[in-house]
Amino acid sequence: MNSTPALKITTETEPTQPRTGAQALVDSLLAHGADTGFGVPGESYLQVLDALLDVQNRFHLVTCRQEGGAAYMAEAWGKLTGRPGICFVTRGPGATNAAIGVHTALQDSTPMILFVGQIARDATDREAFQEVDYRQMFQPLAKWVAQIDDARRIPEYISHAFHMATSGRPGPVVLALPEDMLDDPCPQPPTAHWRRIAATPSTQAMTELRGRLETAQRPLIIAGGGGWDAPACADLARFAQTWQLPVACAFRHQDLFDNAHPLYAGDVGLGIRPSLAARVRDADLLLAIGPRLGEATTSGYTLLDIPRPKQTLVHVQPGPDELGRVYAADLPILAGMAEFCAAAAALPAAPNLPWADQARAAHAEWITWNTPPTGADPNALPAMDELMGLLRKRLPANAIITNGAGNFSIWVHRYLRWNQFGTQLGPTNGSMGYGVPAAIAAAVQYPERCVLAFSGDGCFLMNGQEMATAVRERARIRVIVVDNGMYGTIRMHQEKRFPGRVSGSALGQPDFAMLARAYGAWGARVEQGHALAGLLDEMLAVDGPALLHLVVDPEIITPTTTIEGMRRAQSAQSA
Ligand SMILES: Cc1ncc(C[n+]2csc(CCOP(=O)(O)OP(=O)(O)O)c2C)c(N)n1
Ligand SMILES: [Mg+2]
Repeated sequence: MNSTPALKITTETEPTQPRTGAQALVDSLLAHGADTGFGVPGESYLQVLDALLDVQNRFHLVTCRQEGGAAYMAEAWGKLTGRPGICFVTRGPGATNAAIGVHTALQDSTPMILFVGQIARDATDREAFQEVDYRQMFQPLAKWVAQIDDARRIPEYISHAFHMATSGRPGPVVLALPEDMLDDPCPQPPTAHWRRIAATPSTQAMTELRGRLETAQRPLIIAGGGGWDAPACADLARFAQTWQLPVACAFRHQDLFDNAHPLYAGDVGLGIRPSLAARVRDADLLLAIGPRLGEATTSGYTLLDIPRPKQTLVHVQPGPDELGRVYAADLPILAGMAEFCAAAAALPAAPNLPWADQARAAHAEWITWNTPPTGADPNALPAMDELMGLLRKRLPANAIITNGAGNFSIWVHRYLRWNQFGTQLGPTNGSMGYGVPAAIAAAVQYPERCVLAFSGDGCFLMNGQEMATAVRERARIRVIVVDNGMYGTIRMHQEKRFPGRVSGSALGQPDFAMLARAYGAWGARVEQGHALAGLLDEMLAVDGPALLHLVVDPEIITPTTTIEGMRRAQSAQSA
């Protein structure tokens, strides 16, 4: 008999505690590929912060100074990567501060997930400390809002959140996390990594599009909206090239098409080039690939008639909601940007393309429009025109340019150039304070790239506190604060409607360079044109966060208008 003792097989493993809700939440985030998040802590979600400590080499949590900044960073990160930007905030006050980023993500069609710490479930409806019903609060601001009341369902909710944020028309999701739920056990494992869900255009739709292109005389593409990536942009370029189609980009989407391409026609945004507005109006076939065709892209709903445009409208949207909403398109196409552009790039061109000369003319008009004037007085205050001219020579093609809202951004949009996807971060909802946080998100994601934020003096102080975050993160952001001592945009509108009556739009002029230095960043102030080039070069060479405070002439309210000029025009009109 073999006396060898039977091999003892044991099923015993290390005794393990079931994962807590907070740990399961973090497991799920990692399973879905999240590696970066932005937030401001709160006692309502301490367990999540604790669970993040255990995975700090796999998940980088950027601690911010205000939830508005954190939410903007998450939004910008989502815009840049196409993956949901992750943001953590506390209940009540944290959530209300973060709302600006959620609104931006909604209007900009950006994938984002905002986690909000919530009061314990057994205190619900008592108006407990900082209690808010987030389903009600965020209902009109987010694509989807939910509260996870059962820890065992965390993997399900997180999977749903990633898919909701990225599928169809991307957008923000808000998930509330009752603090006691985060302690409950969650034995369920995470689901598999999210998959992008996008519609493919039907063969029938593409055949109809080809037929319409074949008979067109003055076609024009307007590219915009969310859900783009670099391959989609490459296919758009192939499609345009094959068909020699002029391509315009929607407001703050100037990076969807190489601006140096001879088919680039300019941007259809606020303050559109008049000759481009005329081309949009006179087009017989408008192919809107992605943009919602909102106010900013239609010059306040004036370029296209509602509900039935004169132009034949082919409207491509990643989600169904915008199709037939404002404009009755002749050919509505539900498709992801990548899916549509791949199908369009495969469409063989018609033998006759009568519009090729128009496309060349549109590009020539744009080049003239895009060239900043030179010859500013070097002894006067530094000029934005001059700054744009300098930046065009200095910025690398892959520089990421961010901005908030204000008249300073008119120069940026008009005189800079974008050559590749993922180099422009601007809020199409016109939200101030976006430039600095967006730049931090970009620099965290791409530490090796040049990231430049433009802020007005008003815009900067809405989230300037995040300079402290930039310093702590060693984010190599460059910030240009364009200081005209006022909320210039509002002043401009005041001069139009109530000439000479300045109310609520004047500001003081803090020393922004000193403020930057107080945070530990590099800071310099430019007050004369001749100092601009040197200090700009110094700033661009700084290995860390840097800020250039540009004191500009408040009279020069746009690239082509002065306040005095506006007043003269007003009095001539009323005479
Ligand atoms: C969060 C937010 N608040 C208010 C506004 C309204 N608004 C639009 S532009 C603007 C003024 C911007 O001032 P500044 O940043 O100094 O730029 P400027 O127009 O002077 O160049 C204001 C108040 C807004 N768009 N967003
Ligand atoms: Mg200003």
